[in-house]
Amino acid sequence: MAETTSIGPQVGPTTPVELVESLYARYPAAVGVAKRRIGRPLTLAEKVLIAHADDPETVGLERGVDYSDYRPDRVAMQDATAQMALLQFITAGLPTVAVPSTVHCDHLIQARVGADTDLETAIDANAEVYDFLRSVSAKYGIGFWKPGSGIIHQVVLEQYAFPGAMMLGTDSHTPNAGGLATVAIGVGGADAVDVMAGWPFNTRVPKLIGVHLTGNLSGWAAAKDVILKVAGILTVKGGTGAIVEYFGPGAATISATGRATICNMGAEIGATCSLFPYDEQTARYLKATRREEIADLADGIAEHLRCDPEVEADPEEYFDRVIDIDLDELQPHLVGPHTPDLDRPISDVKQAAIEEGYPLDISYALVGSCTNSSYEDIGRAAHVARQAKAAGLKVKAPLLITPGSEQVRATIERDGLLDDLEAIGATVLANACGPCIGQWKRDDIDKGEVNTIVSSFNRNFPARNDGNAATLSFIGSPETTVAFALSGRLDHDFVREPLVGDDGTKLLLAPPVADQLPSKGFDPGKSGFVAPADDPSTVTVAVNPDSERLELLEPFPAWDGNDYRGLRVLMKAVGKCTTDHISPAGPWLRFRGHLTNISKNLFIGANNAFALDAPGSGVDVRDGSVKPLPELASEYKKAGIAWVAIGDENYGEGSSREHAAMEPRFMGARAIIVRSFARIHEANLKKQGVLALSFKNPDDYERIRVDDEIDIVGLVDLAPGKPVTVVIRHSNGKTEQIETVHTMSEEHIHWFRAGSALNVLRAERS
Ligand code: MIC
Ligand code: SF4
Repeated sequence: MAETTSIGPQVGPTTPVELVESLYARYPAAVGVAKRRIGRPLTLAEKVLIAHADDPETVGLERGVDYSDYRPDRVAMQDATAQMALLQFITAGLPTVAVPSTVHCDHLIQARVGADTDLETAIDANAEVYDFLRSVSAKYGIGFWKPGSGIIHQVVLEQYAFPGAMMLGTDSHTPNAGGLATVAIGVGGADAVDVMAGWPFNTRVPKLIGVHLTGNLSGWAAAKDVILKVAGILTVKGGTGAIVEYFGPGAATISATGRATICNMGAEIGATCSLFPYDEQTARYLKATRREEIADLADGIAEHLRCDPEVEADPEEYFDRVIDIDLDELQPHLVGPHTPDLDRPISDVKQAAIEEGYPLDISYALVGSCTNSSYEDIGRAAHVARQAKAAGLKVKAPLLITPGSEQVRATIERDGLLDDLEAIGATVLANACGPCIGQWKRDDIDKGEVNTIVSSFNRNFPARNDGNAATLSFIGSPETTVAFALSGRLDHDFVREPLVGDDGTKLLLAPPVADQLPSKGFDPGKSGFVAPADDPSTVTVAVNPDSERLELLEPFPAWDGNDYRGLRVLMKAVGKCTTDHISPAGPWLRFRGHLTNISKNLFIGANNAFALDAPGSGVDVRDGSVKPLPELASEYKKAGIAWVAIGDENYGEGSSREHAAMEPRFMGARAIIVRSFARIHEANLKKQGVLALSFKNPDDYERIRVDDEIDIVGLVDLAPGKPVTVVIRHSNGKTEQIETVHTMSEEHIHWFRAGSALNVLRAERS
């Protein structure tokens, strides 16, 4: 079935069995080395990491300390991040990618009317970008998944992920594949480029958080509620720098796709990735998705695809932290608004909504996204819909459904689940991200109008779904979302209170029941895979110099060897400053391949301490005027004024989009100084040659004033683990000296000196 390219690795519509065989052949020896070196039984994450170490004998093993080199099995990119990743890859001048890689067209499809029309409109509107991605893929040996084939993480789960694998994806929800026991890490494009260019993936050895599951999910509690609960415990930064490994008897009760939901949303707690062991659930899913051979091979090394029994017996000995969750006691949850860790059981939502003054009428309900669009998810949602249909009830809030992949869509259509949902008034959208990433053309409210939406998505940052920061977005499971769509009210506890129809009909919904996998097997639908060209020389990649959507990259200048002096403070973010604040998506997704144009959105969502009344604005220190931050940065750049930006806790939370690092770099940032960073964003800044510094004393954040001049000194002596001195020169003549810390390794410092990691790659190639 798998097509091959004339050069480079095999890239087909699914993972070739040979790749799995050769990886599994390495497992016993690699695990043996790790046991000898560490001198104790191992967790699953440790086994997968060592099996992918560039050199198991010498790889650094100290968690949270060493930076180590790994060799992932594959790379996946989605259309909104692939453009920048591939623009960088092209400049490396290589003939083909070094590992199997794929591009998935999912983010650029706008949800407006319904699946077919929206898809056609997207193909037309994004023709230039799709042509670019398709031709680059054809030329460099990359598999291309056409628009409409599904959301990257669902397609990866169905086709490419396999137990014990390691992969990178240019999207923060790549860890979805952890549901199939894959260490799947979300990265910026530049990290993906390294691996596609044949370099190892260099990252800090993750810490390990163990989640011990007991009991059984029952009633309304779903896999989604496990991760909502974990998010409530760990908060949005509690997983930073860690792999979250699930184990215990409760884990065995959760389906492979339910596990994928849990791993997917591990991104919301900042985890490097999350992971479930290989077992019968995994094997069943592999078989249902036509990968029996892989399941058989996995059975052959099953002992290496789960943690050792000693770990399960005494987890505290092996993990940095252990959380216990009894699934028997788990309630359905709803999180939000504005942050995924504000969690409440459904029973508490009513009171909270009244106390907090959230609008009680729900304006929209949305089911789907990469997190929750499996066969089982839609089955549970449809079960709720069927009950309502039988009682003659319809939704009171409009309900939108986005299937995760063409395979899921075709199967739920065949099995009548879509009919069930449509019967209560749902609209089915294209197999894509759509409203999850602001690709939602909503006409029912005005900008600034406060309103409540409920979804089964994973992120609920302000303005995330509809570009309106006043929308309050809540997240629950698909069945919870449908139940809320039916009542149309946030203050309705659907678990305990009956729905009331317009004619007075009362219906107390029964908890949802659904098959985990289709009893008639999956219907693959229309295949969306396009294999790379047999003869790459026949493919030309053209970028029109007048394009407003694509622009070839110019290398960033190398460091000039001098300390930074007299830097201006462009802005000081207060509170949450996610990548959606730094470089919003929605309408801006158009410019993801054009650095100059997308830089016009720099920081437009940020709350700047110096201009709090006008989000996205900053003070021009030359005349005290307040102007939009992209304009200010652009004027500073023209005037040759270099700057820093200051951030609060968990700065850069959220997406893997490296635009959030490239834009500041392009517009004149020399450093970003924060109380703390989110992992992917910090890595992205380092890749692009921006100093990513954290205040050694987080309270020093308070010292920074609007008209300060900042010196960053001692840069010739930049070294791993060595603090960097920052001198704050206030306008009253007072000077303060503070220390900042960084996570740069020798290699990262090399990137800084060269101007970017890509400059280093280019230099090595020439
Ligand atoms: C997201 O969910 O925020 C995105 C859009 O999928 C991003 C990637 C992007 O910004 O293109 C992510 O999660 O990495
Ligand atoms: Fe797409 Fe939303 Fe998933 Fe990101 S979180 S990959 S935007 S569906």
